[in-house]
Amino acid sequence: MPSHLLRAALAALVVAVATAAGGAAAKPRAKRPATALATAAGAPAPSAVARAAADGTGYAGRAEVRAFVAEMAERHGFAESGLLQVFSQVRRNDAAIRLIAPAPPEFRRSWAAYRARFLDPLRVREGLRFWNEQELWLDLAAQRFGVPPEIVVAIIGVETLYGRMTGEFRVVDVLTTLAFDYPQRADYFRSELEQYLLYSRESALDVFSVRGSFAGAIGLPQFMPGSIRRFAVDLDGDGSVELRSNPADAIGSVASFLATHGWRSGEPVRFEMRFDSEARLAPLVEAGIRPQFTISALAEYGVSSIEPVAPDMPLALVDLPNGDGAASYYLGAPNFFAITRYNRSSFYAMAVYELARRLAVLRRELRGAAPGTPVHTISAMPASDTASGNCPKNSNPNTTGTTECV
Ligand SMILES: [Ca+2]
Repeated sequence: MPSHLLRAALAALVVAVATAAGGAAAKPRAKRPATALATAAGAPAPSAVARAAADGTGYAGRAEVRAFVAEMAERHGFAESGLLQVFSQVRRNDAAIRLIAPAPPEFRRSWAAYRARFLDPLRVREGLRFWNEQELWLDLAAQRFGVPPEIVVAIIGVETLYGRMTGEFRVVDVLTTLAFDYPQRADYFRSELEQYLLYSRESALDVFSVRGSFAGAIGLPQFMPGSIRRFAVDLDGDGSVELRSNPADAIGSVASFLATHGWRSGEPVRFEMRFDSEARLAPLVEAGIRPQFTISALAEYGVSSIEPVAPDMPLALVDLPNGDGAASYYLGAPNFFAITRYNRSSFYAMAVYELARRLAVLRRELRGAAPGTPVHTISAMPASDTASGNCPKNSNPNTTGTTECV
């Protein structure tokens, strides 16, 4: 595990302990008055603005933040004074900068270790419970978006252990910090900060009330603000989209996201494969995980599928390093690629798939394998592997598309 991920894990454990002590893991905080963003006429509190600008310590005093605020005012009609008041109260979060940094190059990743952390007994048990409790919403989402329940259950399990670990970072702090004090991804996080301000205004949320991951991902499915605004849905039809406390909306939003990103209803996720020699796989590894090879094209690289594959199905080679041991290889179908749009990591997508498969098999067994159950399984194959260990707080930014969760 790389040092930054160790730090992420430790930070997550600290957060988890603190959260457990507080006993309010996924519950939104009480709302403060949302005047700063609710209206253009929001009370500007000129003394606070003047103080921040004068002492130059707050974000409101920085030229690039003031330019951003002016842009938000021009583009979206925010009151500059209200936003400056917000930024005068934002606190820089150094932990977010440490946690978002890429893994050092010497780190040897291990699929086996990663897999064990996400297929842990607690997550499997709670996944079965979540599936039972949310069955109606999962079935509705499957009907509406064509995404099987077990995939949605697995994603919410990997992301937040079913809402138990949704993150304790103040979202406005981490987004502002990463937007203005992490140049490597400033454009992305300024865009997400913009989306967050819009989301807060549209949802009448106190901009300081929302907690999330170190990267600003929010709620049971850990959506970034831009993904909330683009892909979240009001599955239970109560008139609001609530991903922090409403499993139905979280379920619908995960399914909506996958459907929008190419999920193909009824198709498999991956295939087990054989290969002649590892050296011949190199061009396929280099080609990446966007599926573009038919099974006959793969034969030219000495690759064949152990399971039947439609001749026109596009495939990608998925390579999963195991530290100093032999890598694991699979053929990724378009649905595997769709899961990687949620989090651009083959480890992540494969863990989601394997957890989903485990849940589907166990659920069928628990129900006595009666005919017709379950309706939307992705695989009839038994999940033979054993898993152990415990996964700390999922630390991936999710839907941000660039950082892998290990
Ligand atoms: Ca709703």
